[in-house]
Amino acid sequence: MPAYDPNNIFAKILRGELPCNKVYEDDRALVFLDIMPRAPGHALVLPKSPARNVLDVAPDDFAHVMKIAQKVAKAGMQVFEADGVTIQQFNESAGGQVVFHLHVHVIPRKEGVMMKP
Ligand code: DGP
Repeated sequence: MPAYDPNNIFAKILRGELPCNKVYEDDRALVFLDIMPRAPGHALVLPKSPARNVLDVAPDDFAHVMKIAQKVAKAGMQVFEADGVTIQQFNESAGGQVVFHLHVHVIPRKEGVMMKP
């Protein structure tokens, strides 16, 4: 697996070099809205540690990301009056990953409404 690239777009957002629509932040995680939302409220949960994906993240950091993803999922259900929530996470290009800083998608869903591709 390639090494972590500190110039990936999410690393730049984490360093404050690029803007984002921030939803939540603590000392170990950042949450912001996806620039290409597949449904209203589509958020991304990132560890602040330089992890490429689930294959190299420290287990504690991944556990924290999932803890925050659960909170974001519950908040998204309320704020967007959703009927369900999809949580997705991609690893390496063969696994569908495009941006190589670990992130978890949290996507509020309405009954009978398809997600955008
Ligand atoms: P993936 O690595 O396959 O999980 O897809 C990356 C996701 O990141 C995709 O849903 C679009 C989103 N994205 C890409 N560039 C930016 C950006 O600059 N800002 C934000 N907020 N989201 C981005």
